Amino acid sequence: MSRELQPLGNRELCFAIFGAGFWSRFQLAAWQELENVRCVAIYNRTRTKAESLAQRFGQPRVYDDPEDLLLHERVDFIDIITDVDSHVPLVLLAARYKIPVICQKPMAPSLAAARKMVQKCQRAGVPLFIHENFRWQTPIRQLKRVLDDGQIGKPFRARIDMISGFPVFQNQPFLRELDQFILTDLGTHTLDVARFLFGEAKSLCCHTQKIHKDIQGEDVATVMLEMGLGTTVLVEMAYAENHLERECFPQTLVFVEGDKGSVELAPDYRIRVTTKHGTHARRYPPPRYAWADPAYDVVHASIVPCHANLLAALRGQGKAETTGEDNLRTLGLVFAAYDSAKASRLVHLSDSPI
Ligand code: 89V
Repeated sequence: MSRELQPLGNRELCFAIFGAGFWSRFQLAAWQELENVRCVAIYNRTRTKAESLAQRFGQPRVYDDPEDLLLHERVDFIDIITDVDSHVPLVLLAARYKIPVICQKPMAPSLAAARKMVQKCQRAGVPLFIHENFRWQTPIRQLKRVLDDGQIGKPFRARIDMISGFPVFQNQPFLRELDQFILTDLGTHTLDVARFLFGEAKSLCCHTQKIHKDIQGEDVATVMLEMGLGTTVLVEMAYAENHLERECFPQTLVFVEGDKGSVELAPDYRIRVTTKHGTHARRYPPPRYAWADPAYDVVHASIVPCHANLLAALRGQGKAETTGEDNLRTLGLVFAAYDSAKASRLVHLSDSPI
């Protein structure tokens, strides 16, 4: 067993971005909201894409070979924002070079691959964090405060929805090609929100559908979870690109029933708490950043506190919420949902993620 790397402390931290696709420009802009941290190099398979990203962001050096970058640059950590299939080799490369690494969700294309990433990083003593940002959305943090305050008592049932008619494939065309689509792309987020709000699940069952004719994977999924603390949680997601009266992409909506009241996260970031004292409603909108695409506002804004949490952990100033090990549990739900949908059965979840 090798020793853990030491925390990086307060000094300026230099990092490299691996991947220069659609999401990288927002993730990089969000890093610039934080102090004392600087991107010094960008790797992308297609060099011209790395060059155009570098031009927008103060000219970090560019590479089309990730190992070449690590041989020539002194970086304190790596932020991987590539497609899922490259996550395993890139994370293992970081572990080999003993460089702390943040990896985009979904962590890996299978649970076995994700376990391998976690184990290799643990053995190398290298921190592995997953960039899982939905739980950092302003209204979702507020909803969690309401639950923790005990205002609605013990939650016995909840619904978490992200049902959207948004043309998601326009900006992220590769999503069309995924054999496993909505549960890996969006389920990683919504099932992580379920864990964040209600703890670990004991069992689940899932049904999936494909509404688009011209995509590989499923674009609609419905998951019912039985949580260890006794809450039944229904998670509904859809990218059917149909017409909806209440389209509010990319807002996640939540409704929780407790034994003393209820709380709703409604469209437009409105939180409504109903108890015997009546209903109180207030908006909790995300901060607006000039670089964020207004069509993705609440999601883009949540990248900043997610980065801040991971950065503090790298500095040794707090615990990361979404470590690789933690995220194995979220990914465990995603793949258990596929198993359940395939076999039309209830799946029991094991207590240990590794
Ligand atoms: O945040 C994401 O993972 C995006 C989206 C919200 C569009 O699904 O791919």
